[in-house]
Amino acid sequence: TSMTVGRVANAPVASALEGDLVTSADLRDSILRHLTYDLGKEPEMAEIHDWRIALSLALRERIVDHWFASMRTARHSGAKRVYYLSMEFLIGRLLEDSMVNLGLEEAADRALTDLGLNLQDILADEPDAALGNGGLGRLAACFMESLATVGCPAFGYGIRYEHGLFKQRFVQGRQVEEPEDWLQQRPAWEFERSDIAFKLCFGGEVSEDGGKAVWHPEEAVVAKAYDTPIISWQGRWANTLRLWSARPLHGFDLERFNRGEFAAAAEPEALARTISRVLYPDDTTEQGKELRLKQEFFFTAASLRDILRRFEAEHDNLRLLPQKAAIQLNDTHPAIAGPEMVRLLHDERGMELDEAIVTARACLSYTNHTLMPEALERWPEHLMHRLLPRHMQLIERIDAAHAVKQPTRQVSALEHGEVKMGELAFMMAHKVNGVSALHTELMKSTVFAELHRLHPDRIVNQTNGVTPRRWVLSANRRLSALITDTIGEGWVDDLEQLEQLEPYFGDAGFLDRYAAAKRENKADLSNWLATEMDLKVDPTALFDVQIKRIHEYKRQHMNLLETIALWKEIAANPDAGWTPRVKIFAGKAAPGYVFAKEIVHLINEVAAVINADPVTAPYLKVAFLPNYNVTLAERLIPAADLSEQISTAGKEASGTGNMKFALNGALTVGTLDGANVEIRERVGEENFFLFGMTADEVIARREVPGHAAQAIEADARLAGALADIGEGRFSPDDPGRYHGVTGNLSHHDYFLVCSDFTAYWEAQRRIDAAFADQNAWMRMAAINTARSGWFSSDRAIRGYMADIWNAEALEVPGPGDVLH
Ligand code: GL9
Repeated sequence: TSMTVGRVANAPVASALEGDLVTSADLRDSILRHLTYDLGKEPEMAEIHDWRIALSLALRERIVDHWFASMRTARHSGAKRVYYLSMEFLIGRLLEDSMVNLGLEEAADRALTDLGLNLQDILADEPDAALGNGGLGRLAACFMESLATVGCPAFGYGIRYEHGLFKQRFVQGRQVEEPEDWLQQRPAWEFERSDIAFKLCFGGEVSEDGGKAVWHPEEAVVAKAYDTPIISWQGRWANTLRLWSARPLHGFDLERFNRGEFAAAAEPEALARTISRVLYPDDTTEQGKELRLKQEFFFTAASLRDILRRFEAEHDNLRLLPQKAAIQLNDTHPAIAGPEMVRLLHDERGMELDEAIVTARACLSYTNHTLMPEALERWPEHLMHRLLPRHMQLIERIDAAHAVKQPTRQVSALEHGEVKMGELAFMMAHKVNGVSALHTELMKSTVFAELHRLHPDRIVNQTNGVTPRRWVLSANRRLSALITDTIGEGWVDDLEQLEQLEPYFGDAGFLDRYAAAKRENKADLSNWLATEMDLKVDPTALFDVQIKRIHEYKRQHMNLLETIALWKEIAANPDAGWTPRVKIFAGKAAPGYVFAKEIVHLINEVAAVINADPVTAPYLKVAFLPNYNVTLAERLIPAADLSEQISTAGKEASGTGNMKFALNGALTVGTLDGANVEIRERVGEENFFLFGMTADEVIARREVPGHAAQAIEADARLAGALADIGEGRFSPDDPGRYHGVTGNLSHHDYFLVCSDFTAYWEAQRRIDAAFADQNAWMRMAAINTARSGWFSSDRAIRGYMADIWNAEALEVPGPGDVLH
């Protein structure tokens, strides 16, 4: 019977390219069925979100068979599985992704038209799943899509936050944070798994029983699984994103309730759920918060238990574990996986301690995403001891075992009463990777220099990538159509085929069509700015875009100083033939990062003054778009001419926005930082606007006494812009408002805004001149598209599979293949 079942369940997979087979009528019927029988709504009474959820359920239904077939194939093949542990998955919307990957876009469009609805309206109704802060979380989301597309059997593991990243509003130019509520409406993609739940413990103490450690915890919560299937391009494979939600071990206290203590009766429930309540809104700075450590242990321990349960259902020899499970730690947030895995193998399964350490290390690998000292996690030993007493003992053992091999003991995971999670992750990983070539070299020469000397083969590079399905195919329909018309559809999952575009640049029409796509994308954005922001811009102006978290090292304030200087220069000489520009900013500041919030306020105040100036209006407008998220990025990137990647060299580990812009034909103005270096190598130095100090020059410059004052003295434009801010030209109601900002830049300037300003200004004027020759500019833009295919996350995932995971890709068998 199992063979029959296998065949029947496989049948829909046979028609994986089913776009034209599944008719729009079928889809319309299933939308109506879900609306009626799952949502309990009559069509006449249904609102847009009801239709959106019904469509999502109709698509999800078509994913499930592919999903089961993929899991079955993985099980029967005995292949290694990849487990991607990440505190953040910055997914955005899923509806369009699923529809496009299933090839059901036209069918959905027709089905909805039949029902008197509009597909675009329905897509626009979906809230972003914002379970992440920025690049690190978005990378995890791109990796999930690519893991499916390359056919790597994998699970993503994370936390099902009730509230994702805060919503940003501006009130009189200041950032105001509001809670995010993505679960308000019925979630359409997930399956609740009441049967997949693990009890996790905290606190208490450890006793010894015949040489064996026994942990007597004092607190427990339950981690309950919610699964979202992630479908590949063309529905060939599907993996699982499994997110954990915290629940109380013992629900509700009926006795107290009956005594009338209603709030107290619900207390254990509320307390337990706190763990998965909110995403920490930090970006590259760590908050030493007990709840954060609990979140980290919570999802890591639940995931490891799930991994071991799956392994033990399939195999009986624990020594095989490293051949069957590759566990990737996305930053140090899940680094407690090292000691927890040793505990599961040694304390709970009786494996010798040394063997447990070796076995755990053979499974685990660690990705570092930043070298910024304030972002490298450290936990007070007393906190670790109080929350996870057995883990603290094991951390000491792991550290001691490591020290034995290096008697000089130059490196330890324990220092000044703190556990250094980067060192711990390194010691418990068989591979450690950086996320761009430069970043990986800096890891070797700076923070991990000693560990690298001891383990010279451990550090490897895997330059980041982005999924072309979301960031080109869906986000930029006009460009995608041109590419497919020119070279066929193969580029979508083999992005380096974009190189085949270049021979067409000489053909009549190609660059015209390329320019037309950009022009129309910019016209769309101009209309959107007019309706949503009440801002009129020249759609033919140079669209200059800086969108990312607000951070001193990313130097939005350098961009703003240049904006002010440019405005003054245009005002002084309006008829000098200026290249019209629209400066577009978007990004959130961490709620506790005071300086970043001042920059937000300042950008808004500068924008208000400049946009009200009738003299400069034809040449300069400034837009700061609120509530930057994945969906807004999808709108902005295809309409950009210029991509601002201007971080202080050595500080941006990689960047991934830089790749999205280059693919969509924006030219980069950038420093030699992160993946900018590799983008420039690929697109060619003549198609990239380089400026500024190198990472080495940055370090030398910082040693120069008075470097900021010197730079200001040497550049009247910089001095003038700073003086305007300092004198309150943009804050007449409170002229001293930005003394903190100007004081910091003039005296301290750790991120060398002043020292790089002149070079940045000059690069921008070269850009003005280049943009004036539209034919030459569009050719450079098209070269950026054609030569950026390497930055696909499919390439990155294949790199991890080959160099770190030793994992192979699988294929779902066709209908004729016998599975069992
Ligand atoms: C980051 C780096 O700062 C980026 O340069 C890098 O591209 C991404 C992905 O590797 O990782 N590291 C980091 O902590 N964040 C990054 O964006 N910030 C967060 O998103 C929390």
